[in-house]
Amino acid sequence: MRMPLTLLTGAYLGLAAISMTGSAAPNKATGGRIPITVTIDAFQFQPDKIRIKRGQSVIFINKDEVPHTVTPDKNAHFVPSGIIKGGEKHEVLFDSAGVQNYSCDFHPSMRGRVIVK
Ligand SMILES: [Cu+2]
Repeated sequence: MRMPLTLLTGAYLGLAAISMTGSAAPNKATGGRIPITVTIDAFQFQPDKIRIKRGQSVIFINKDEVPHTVTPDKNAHFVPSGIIKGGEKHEVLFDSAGVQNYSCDFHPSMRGRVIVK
């Protein structure tokens, strides 16, 4: 009579999966989504290409000792970060769909891309 036990275990795991999903559910601070981060380290945006949904924010964390910026290209649509000092972070909201390319004002070779759906 193993069958009933197997079924019971399956049902239990199913419940556990549901409750785990529940605990990761919406949180007002992040607009219901898990925050996405881009690290600025060794003069690089990491990762330098991400995909997000419209209305989502990205937190840029500057791990370098020097300041950087996240500045949209001319055809990109988001509010420039301004200066992000070494060790500081800045949240950027992406509320326009499309490919949003950006660079650092101080180091133009530092480039990144956010693809907003
Ligand atoms: Cu820079």
